[in-house]
Amino acid sequence: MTDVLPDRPSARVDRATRPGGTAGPDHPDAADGADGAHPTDTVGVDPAGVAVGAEVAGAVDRARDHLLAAQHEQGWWKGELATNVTMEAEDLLLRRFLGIDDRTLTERTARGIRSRQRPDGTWATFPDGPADLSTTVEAYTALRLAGDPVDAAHLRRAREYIRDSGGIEATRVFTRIWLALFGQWSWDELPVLPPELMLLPDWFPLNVYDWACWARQTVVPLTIVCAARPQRELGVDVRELRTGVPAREADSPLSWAGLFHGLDGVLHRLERSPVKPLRGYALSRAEQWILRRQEADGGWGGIQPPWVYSILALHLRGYPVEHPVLAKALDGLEAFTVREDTDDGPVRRLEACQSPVWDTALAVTALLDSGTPTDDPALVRAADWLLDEEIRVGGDWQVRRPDVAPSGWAFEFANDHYPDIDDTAEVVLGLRRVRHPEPERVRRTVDRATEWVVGMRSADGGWGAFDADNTRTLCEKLPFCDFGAVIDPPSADVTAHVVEMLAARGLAECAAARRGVRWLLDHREADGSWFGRWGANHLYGTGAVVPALVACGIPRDHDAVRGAVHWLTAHQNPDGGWGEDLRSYVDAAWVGRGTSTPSQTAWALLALLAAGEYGPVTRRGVAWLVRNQRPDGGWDEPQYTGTGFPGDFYISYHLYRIVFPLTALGRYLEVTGRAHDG
Ligand code: R03
Repeated sequence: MTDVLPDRPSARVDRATRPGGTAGPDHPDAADGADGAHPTDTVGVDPAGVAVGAEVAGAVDRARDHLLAAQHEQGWWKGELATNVTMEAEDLLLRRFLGIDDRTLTERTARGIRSRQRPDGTWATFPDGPADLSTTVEAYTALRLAGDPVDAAHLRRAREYIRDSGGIEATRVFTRIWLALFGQWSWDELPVLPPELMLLPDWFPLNVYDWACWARQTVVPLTIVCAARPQRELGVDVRELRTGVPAREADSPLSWAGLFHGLDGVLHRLERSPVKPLRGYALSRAEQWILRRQEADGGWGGIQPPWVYSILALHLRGYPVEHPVLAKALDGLEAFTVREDTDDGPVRRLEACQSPVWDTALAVTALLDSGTPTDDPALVRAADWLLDEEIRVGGDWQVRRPDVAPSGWAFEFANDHYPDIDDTAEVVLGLRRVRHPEPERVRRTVDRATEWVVGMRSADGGWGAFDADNTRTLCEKLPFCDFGAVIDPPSADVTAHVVEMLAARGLAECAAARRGVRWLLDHREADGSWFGRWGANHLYGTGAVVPALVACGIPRDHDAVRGAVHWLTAHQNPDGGWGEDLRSYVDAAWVGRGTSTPSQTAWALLALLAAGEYGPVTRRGVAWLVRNQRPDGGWDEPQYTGTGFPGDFYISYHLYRIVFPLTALGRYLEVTGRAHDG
């Protein structure tokens, strides 16, 4: 993999192609490369009468101050990562299961769940989204556990919706596992997840390394839980939520789903057999696998599902809650707790995951793109923190790439076993531009990380988020897998971030970057946009890909760039902004459509600016951001614009509403406003 290093400058990257401006390729001779011509006719008045040019600089200054004020003294940024009430519902169920629930905590948590119920009695996975059956069943169960009476109006409305929608029978597997833990559902009516899975070699189909890391970290503890088939007291009964009608039609025995359904029947019979020769060994292997992966903060994978299921699994293996491993795990969960004082009293929420590395990388880029001096103390502090966060130990990713040297960043504070490619690319993009007192240290670090990223590319030339070649689709066919993605194949957004990073490092011509560009061109949607795997949706994909292609020297008059500009222009809202509803993941009628939001408007602008578009479309987008900025320099964004799993799980990254608008306005100012000032 060393063939792509050391850096060499790319002839194609110039200041005009990368409106961040101050960042040339990482090569001393190229740092002040050929200056692109500045567009001149750029300051205009939008149809709503906002004088854009005169106001952008002020908006940028206010936004920059707002972002700087949000930095933690240790140098990082972290916005809340908001998701849905299954986090809180499952937390109450976990505590009841372990016998460690407490009245005050339960009431504060229940208050938050109640506050997010809609007038029709349902809960959704994002604001104003469609009712979600599994979420509503979990929320209902948690509120019953918290003491809400079964005949209360809000629970009656929820129950009517649940029963009309197929009842518990029609919920996802995870929801039914939670109910089975309390005897509210039968273990016999859940797919079997045998711990013997642990014994499959890493070349055999369905072995744990074929699963995406988040699914692997979840499935291993669940094999222990499902083999133990525990049943504890809930204290209430929610079996009124069952309809008695089986949910799913039988699959054809000739399909994978039908085949696996048949296999599941065989496994169920085996589960009942008293002879399971490998069971004891498999369970102990699963236990050891989990123990080896506990992180410094007591958690697993930095995300809620493996964290919670690992606690359950170890507990069922005989660890009492006072055992140091479990005590640390439970304490660590406290750091994922958000407390908010509301008019109804204190509310307790749980984050599914925390995003300090991601937020810090994006904040550094936003500050640099908005003209903050590269040696500003805030940036140096951020760089110091990022340098300390580099992960130089091995992890599960080595199973597929044993010869690549470790160097990368995870998304979270503590997740050393799972650095990811997306974070590493974004950190390198920001870090390399900071004027740090130890430039050689920065240089060595970004070199190492670049090499890791290049080594992590998949065989098809793209990049997944956490693993290379995590593309076997067989796992998806298991009856267990009815929620979220279970593999981690290359995506356009991650591939774009990597390609942009390689270009910024002067590697636009290296084989990996060229393959990446080809991958991106090959994965363009028919309408000229790109799909957004980790952000909503085609606006996120397109906002990532166009800057990457242009940075790699794809000419701005190339079909792919023109097609994207055309798509963005066609999807601009009459108010000048852009928005894309999360329903676009399940209903193509919503692709590119939705109420304008700050982060999505910014993504559209990143693509347009990279494409060299400074005309009315861009100016009206800029005017939208300026007009909708709050006096304190921030923006409101009630909509969720982050994606956990298309169709199933969505995220509101609370800093997106500031980092992306600041980056977009900063880049706009760099290519237009400052040209006028001079
Ligand atoms: C923005 C890009 C950076 N990036 C990583 C983003 C991480 C996003 C948070 C991940 O949180 C998770 C929540 C989850 N839930 N359920 C699962 C899960 C995984 C991650 C889950 C789903 C199916 C299986 C196992 C776990 Br099987 C709530 C690239």
